[in-house]
Amino acid sequence: MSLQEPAPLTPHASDTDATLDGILTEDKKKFKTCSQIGFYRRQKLLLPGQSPYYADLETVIVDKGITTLQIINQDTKVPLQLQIIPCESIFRLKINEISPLKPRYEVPDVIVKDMATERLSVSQRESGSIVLENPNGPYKIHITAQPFSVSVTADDKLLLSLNSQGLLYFECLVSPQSKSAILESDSDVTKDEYGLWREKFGEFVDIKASGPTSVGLDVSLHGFEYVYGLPEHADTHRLQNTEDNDAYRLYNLDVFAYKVYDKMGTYGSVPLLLAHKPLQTCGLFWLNASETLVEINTRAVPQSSLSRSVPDTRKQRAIPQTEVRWMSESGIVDLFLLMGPSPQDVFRQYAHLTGFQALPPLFSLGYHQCRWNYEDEADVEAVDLGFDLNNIPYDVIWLDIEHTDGKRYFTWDPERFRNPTRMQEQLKQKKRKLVVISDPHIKVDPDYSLYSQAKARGYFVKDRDGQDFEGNCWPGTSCYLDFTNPAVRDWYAAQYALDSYKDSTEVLFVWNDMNEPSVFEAPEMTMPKSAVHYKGCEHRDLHNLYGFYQQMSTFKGLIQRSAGQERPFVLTRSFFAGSQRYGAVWTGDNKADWEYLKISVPMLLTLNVTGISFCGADVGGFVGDPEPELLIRWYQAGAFQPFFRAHAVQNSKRREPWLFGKDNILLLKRVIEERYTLLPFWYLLFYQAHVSAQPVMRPLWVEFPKHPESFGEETQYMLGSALLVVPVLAPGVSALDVLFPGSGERWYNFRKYECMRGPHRKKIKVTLDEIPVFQRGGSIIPLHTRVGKSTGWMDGFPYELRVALDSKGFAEGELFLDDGHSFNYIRDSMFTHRKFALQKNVLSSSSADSKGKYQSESIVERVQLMGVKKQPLEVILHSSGVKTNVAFTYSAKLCLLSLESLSLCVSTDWEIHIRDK
Ligand code: NBV
Repeated sequence: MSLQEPAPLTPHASDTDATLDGILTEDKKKFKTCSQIGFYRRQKLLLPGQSPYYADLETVIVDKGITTLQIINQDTKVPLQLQIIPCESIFRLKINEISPLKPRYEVPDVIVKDMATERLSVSQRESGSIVLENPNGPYKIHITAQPFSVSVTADDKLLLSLNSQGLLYFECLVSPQSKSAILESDSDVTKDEYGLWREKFGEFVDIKASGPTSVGLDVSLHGFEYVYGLPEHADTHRLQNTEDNDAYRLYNLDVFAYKVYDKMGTYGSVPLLLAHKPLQTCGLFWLNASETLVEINTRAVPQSSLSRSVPDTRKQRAIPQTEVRWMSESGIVDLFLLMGPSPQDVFRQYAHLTGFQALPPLFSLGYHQCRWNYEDEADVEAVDLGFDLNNIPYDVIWLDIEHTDGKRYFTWDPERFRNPTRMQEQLKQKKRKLVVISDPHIKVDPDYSLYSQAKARGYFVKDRDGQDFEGNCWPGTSCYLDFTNPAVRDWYAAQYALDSYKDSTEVLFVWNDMNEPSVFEAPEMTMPKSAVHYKGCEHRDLHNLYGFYQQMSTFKGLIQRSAGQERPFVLTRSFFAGSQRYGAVWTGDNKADWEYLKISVPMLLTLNVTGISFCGADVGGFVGDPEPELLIRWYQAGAFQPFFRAHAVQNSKRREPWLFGKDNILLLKRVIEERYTLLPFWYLLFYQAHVSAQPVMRPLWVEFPKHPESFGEETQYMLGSALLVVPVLAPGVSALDVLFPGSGERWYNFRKYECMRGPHRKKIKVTLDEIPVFQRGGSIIPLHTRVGKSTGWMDGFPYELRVALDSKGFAEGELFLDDGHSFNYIRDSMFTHRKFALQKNVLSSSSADSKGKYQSESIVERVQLMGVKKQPLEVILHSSGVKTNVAFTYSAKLCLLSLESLSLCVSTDWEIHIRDK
């Protein structure tokens, strides 16, 4: 087969083809709208300003820093318990029944921090209200008795209040006997109009063993008009006002070719909302894994209504306020208030709660080549060779479901993959990796040992009659592993051991798909809510956690496989808060259309600000066949997004980068090479996400929090704090209107070095060759000076430092290095972490972390300094007590000083003095 023009592949007849027709439809009717959701209809009956709850302030107890009190529904007289648990600048508020009929579901395994390290005490008690405060902190918590509400102030300024709209909603558990006689005797489900005990959707009926269990609460954000977060939706980065019937839905679903600009749930959920205004960012983290709806309403309110202090007689000013209404189908109210005050503080606070981004193995930051499917070993070999023949770097080739023996995961198709070990051996020799898919559904087949073992051990999710739940998925009838059970997770993790997973080798890594979980011909293509998990929990309580647990278990399996030595790579489609601890996420089945390229940017920004930095969208668009211009633009955008993988649906045209003609090959090669050149910078950004929770891909508001013009921007973004990326998101573009954010900032064209002068917003010409990228004055970026066939070949390759001066002649940056694959950086401090600074004409390299023991042999070969106003007289290197003159070239036109052919050891201290007089 010629690599330039591959023969059209005849798709293998497979089980998959048989099922595809029904599945690959974009039928929105498969999914609910808000008005088809019972608990939404019930909660909407409660109108603002009618809260039945009052707080009994006589019941307040403060014990070991935790404040407890009762809030009582004056209609039903049923008391609830409120707990306020402080921890640094986080307040956790839990509301639960005092003695529920059975324990209500509280989300386990997501929070990694012990709370209550801070002491709050009652500082004021008046009739009708109390104030809690920590004398050392700026925050006070004001609890008002009637109607019940809680407000938080910082330095006496009102920031947020809870139940100020009166929408606290709590359906206490009642025994099935107490439900109405009509519903008991009558099988006509339509009579249960509000879905208390049964709820119908199309042909599906949800029988609710515990009846109505929903919870809800409103939060008012005072002075805030910009809110973000709540992935995953194919929608704008800034959250929009929701109209009636149009809440943001958090319910993990398999939505093939999802609609763009839509608030319905897609594959994953992170119930974290961020609110931002100049000088203050806050986070609201609603820890609930059941189906959740969030309404947003931003409006202007007269200022005086916010102020509790002396009435203001001056003319009233309207200021913005955002009302957020959270509604969940079950569980408890468990809300964390992250008080910031900066965006970086909120990211850190959230990571302390739910964990930090796992540090990816270096190879996984390279380029990934995927399609459904690379058909057989010869196909894999040909594609792999194609990269070499075209001199394009790549790190990983992927195998989709067709590589298995009849969609039995952990097996190989005996015809197409006759010698998988040899195939992996060949990849290994090329220093490349393989990723294979492993879905959570297990084919019902007594001869399939994974099935029979799991069956015998009782490891599958049960239906409400206690039988193994059976659903239909790729393999046909399937059972679903109950990953919520720790024993199942351990057992599943052990399947990845090299001696269990036949023909797997250490270059094989894993992709968890369909883990919402996807169940064909089931309500909304997912598991019925009445299915039963470990400890008798209903699926309804924990639906959004299913994918989180599968990735957790796979992650553990890959670590164990290497006896704890190697960092795993696991990609998951479904996710929840905390998934960042286990690997990467992608945005699922997008389409080869411009609008999907465009939406990828806000979708990934939203994931990044909610803790999940390692994310990407299918480059090229999964469904359909991209025209060359779209494909090129997508590679150019994807190369500047954290997870960089091209993927394509079954039976689409082949799209390896060399199939689009000579000129286009060069463009694609160039952008992939640029990605590889920038890997030291990407690795550093991931290290920073890993240790200090700063997102890799940042919306402009994060970097320019005081500049409102950046708050709504979502077509351009920052990588770290140094690179401004402006992807081309539409066809035929010859110029882009670029916002150069901040004030007094300098921006340098990343490829041509020249400093951008002129207005804040500027038209920038573009060609098909590349997308605009600018480096921020004040930054130093580490790069490689050349690229190899894959990251493995680049070990020890020389570095360049790209120094961009700010208006004061200052710049700084870092480099982080380790072996790129093991945990030795953490266990034995085997890393080098360097800090570079340019100050007063001296560029210095010093240790950023003295614990680092790793002595890299690599060198800095080149330094490019942008924004140097004057040609120097001389440049002198000070290293190990020796001074040497350094040869340089200077371009007055570009203000560029270039130091080439250097040999500066990256692990040692040195200084370069630039003398101009
Ligand atoms: O496993 C096949 C596909 C996969 O290629 C894609 O990336 C996933 O999002 N998978 C979905 C199942 C079928 C989609 C129609």
